[in-house]
Amino acid sequence: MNKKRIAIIGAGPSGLAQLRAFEALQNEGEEIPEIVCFEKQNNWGGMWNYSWRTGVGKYGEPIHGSMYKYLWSNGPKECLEFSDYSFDEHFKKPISSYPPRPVLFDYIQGRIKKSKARDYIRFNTTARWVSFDDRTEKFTLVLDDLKIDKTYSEEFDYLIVASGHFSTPNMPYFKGIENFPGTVMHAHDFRGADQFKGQNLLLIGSSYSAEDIGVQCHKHGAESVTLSYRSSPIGVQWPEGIKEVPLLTHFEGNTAFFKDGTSEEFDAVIMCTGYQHKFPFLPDELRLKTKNNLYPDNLYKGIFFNRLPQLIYLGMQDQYYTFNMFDAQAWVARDYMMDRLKLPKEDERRIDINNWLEKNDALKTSFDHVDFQSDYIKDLLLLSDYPDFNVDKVAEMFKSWLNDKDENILTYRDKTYQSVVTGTMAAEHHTEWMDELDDSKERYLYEPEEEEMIPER
Ligand code: FAD
Ligand code: NA7
Repeated sequence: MNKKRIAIIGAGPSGLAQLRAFEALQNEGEEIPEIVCFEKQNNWGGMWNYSWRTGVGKYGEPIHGSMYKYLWSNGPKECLEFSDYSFDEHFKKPISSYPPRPVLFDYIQGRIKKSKARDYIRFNTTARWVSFDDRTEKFTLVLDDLKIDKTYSEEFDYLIVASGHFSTPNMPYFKGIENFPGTVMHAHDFRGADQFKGQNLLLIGSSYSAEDIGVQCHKHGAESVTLSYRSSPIGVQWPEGIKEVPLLTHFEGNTAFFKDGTSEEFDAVIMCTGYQHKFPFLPDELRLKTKNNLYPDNLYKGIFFNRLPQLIYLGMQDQYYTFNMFDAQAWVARDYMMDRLKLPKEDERRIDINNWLEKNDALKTSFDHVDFQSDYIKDLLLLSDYPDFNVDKVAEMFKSWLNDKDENILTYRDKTYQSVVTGTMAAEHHTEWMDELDDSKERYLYEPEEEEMIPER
């Protein structure tokens, strides 16, 4: 009998989680299907694979990356730790709770480097189009090998969409913006605060990007940062130099006018207005259509496209949990594809989806959101043998993290948390976050010699 064929689109943390899930089974001696992972970038890691480029890449494809220089984890690493590959196993010593991007990238790679994962990935390959034949029950993928400029197609039994959803900007229009004389960009194209030193910045939005880019620009020497919110302010205790104002109404030249009747002049505008779930390679009937939220509709267990469960989406939720959630999803998806997990009928799946949607609708506070996603993770963990971890303790850490940010947005990254995987308490970083301008792995892992620590007389 021919082996089943599985296609994965994207080799970011979600796609790599899927490869790892199959590898875990293979290590137990099980035969696994034929897997091909298509990745349009020249390396794995998804968002964590930093790109200096903006706009289009070497081969004219939209640049995927939205991460920037000086990006440090925006939540405790203990909340995202792989439960089958601890930080201790990777770094061989305790590290702090909020590592910079290159360090987390290193951790992601560490787990997968030892395996044969690279052999399954076709880099520099864009999934251009997908169709499904109801008669043969197979997906046809049209693929572009970017390096040699060749288009070809292949058939698969299952399709895993792991292409991420923080890449295509949501870019609103504000009257007069076309005449704004300074820089106007979306957070997707922000590559670091250097160019904004000494400038007065207007950031539109009140979520993670606005908060983090605002704080980074403040840290790296912007003259002032003004955050303009649509629904509600972030509402933390801002230091001098950062403030929140209601929504922008329009621009006149370099002056921005706000809903509360105030106005101010700015040098640059950064739209931190979120992203679109965009799947240009999927036809209407297979496409997930959703805003950024904790439970996208039409996905059973947040994974299986209800009308056609051979179509699997990973990591499509708004995210408190990240790497460990992608893992929990990938393990469940694997068991379904391996016929180890039977799914209920479509109408029963619909009822389950509706239950989650109802709960999601009733959520009010950030703590509610944390509890909701924690319940979702617990539900997933029941369905596979992904190593269990103490989800309640992680939920507590998320809540402390939210409180830490409320208390002091400039120092929350100096706090330390305890791993639920190994019990290890995080180390304090050698330098306070506000004073640490170097985000390299070498600098982060460097340990001052004892004599260096004796203060000079
Ligand atoms: P991605 O990482 O986006 O990977 C998707 C992959 O699919 C990419 O490699 C892309 O090239 C590929 N791809 C897309 N389309 C195609 C196609 N048509 N053909 C072939 N390949 C394709 N999470 C945290 O846990 N902590 C943080 O501090 C944090 N900070 C963040 C900061 C920013 C600015 C952003 C944008 C996100 C941040 N995140 C953070 C969330 C982050 O998105 C997740 O951690 C994680 O990267 C999601 O993994 P993914 O594999 O689902 O998607
Ligand atoms: P999010 O979390 O989806 O937030 C988007 C923000 O943009 C949110 O505050 C929205 O306000 C705001 N928004 C969206 N459209 C508009 C318009 N038209 N006008 C004003 N404000 C608007 O995206 P982020 O980029 O912050 O975070 C995404 C990921 O990147 C996250 O996981 C991080 O880890 C990094 P709303 O509250 O809806 O009124």
